[in-house]
Amino acid sequence: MNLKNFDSEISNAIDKELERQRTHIELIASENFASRAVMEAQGSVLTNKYAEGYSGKRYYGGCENVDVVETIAIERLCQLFNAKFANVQPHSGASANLAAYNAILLPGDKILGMSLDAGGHLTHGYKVNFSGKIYQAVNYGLTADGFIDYDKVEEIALNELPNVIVAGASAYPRIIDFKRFREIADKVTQKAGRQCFFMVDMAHIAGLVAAGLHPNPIEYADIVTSTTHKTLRGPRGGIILTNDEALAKKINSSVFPGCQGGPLMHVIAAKAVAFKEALDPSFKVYAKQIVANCQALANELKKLGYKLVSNGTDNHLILVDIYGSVGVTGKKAESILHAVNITTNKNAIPGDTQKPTVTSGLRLGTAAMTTRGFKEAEMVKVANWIDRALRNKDNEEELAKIQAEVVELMKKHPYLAD
Ligand code: DSN
Repeated sequence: MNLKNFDSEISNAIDKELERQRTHIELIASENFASRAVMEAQGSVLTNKYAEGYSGKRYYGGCENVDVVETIAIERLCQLFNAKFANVQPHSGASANLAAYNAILLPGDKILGMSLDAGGHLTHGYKVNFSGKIYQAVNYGLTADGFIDYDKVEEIALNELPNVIVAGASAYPRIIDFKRFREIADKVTQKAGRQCFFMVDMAHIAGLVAAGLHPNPIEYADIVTSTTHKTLRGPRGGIILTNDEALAKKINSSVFPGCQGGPLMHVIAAKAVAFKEALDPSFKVYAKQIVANCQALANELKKLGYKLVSNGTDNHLILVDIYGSVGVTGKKAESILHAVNITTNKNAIPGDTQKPTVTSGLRLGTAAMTTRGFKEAEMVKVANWIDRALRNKDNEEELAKIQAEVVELMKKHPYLAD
């Protein structure tokens, strides 16, 4: 029995979600719209298969077809990022980071990562996350003008002598200098008399790296982790890369049996499809447009008087000091924009005086709407809608007008149209 006939509650929620995705402008910087081919693979019969282990060395019979899938996924991924070894089994970015740490650290070892309010991620050593509980976590932040403070990173690293330095972020709009991080890790190794690893979590920027629009961390890092569903535009999932054969073996054992059981073979198939898409020359055109769109959004918001952390962007996202610009908190701005069919997320900004559940900032990303065909002209419209909505937050008539204009534009940018 098909879903609609068997389970109308779930089926209706899915239908409504498709309608929401079709009629809203999606500016959450970590989201994107996967292709029909990616979703077909993800929704396939591969979900039925247990395949603990790796291609050719499984703990179950009948793995001949999923072996083909996983081998192709690994080959494509290595080609995409010019890496020697890859693991495509992590269920998510957080799982990838857990497995990566588990491969190189012992409980109680020290992680140096970017602090959450500077744009880092929970799994880079935040106190309520496993990474801040199992390991000792110290963190680094930004300069007053919003860039990573590399001198301070070095000072902290040489004082704290971490076992791993983590670069990568969830809300950092600028190019990351991986070479500088590598040099700092090497200095720690020398001073500590034991290895300080350098790990990069490129989850947000993976699509830009694949397209050559951001320096590739694999040239400098011992381990690179990522998700596959943000700028890379694949299914929801994680990956781990390395150029070091000994480390690759440790990573494989850490993912399975260390941290996970059976791999999600349907998701690995969808990852393989997404990697094929990203290897196509058209992906470079797409990624370039993401960055051009982000510049257009940033410039128009600045013209309208908005303050951006670091005063701009090099990548797919901007972080707006919305409270400092129009006196509306991140939480309130998220909810006003939701009312006009613009989806965003509140985000802490460096030195934020608001609670993490309220925030002074709003994070905006352009990867998803670039997939839907938005170009610079549409991003200028988006900036003006954001401004109009926030300035007319108590004017229901004006908010309804903006919402109608958004819906009208979205009709020209269909998703999964048959
Ligand atoms: N939740 C992701 C983001 O929004 O950046 C990070 O895991």
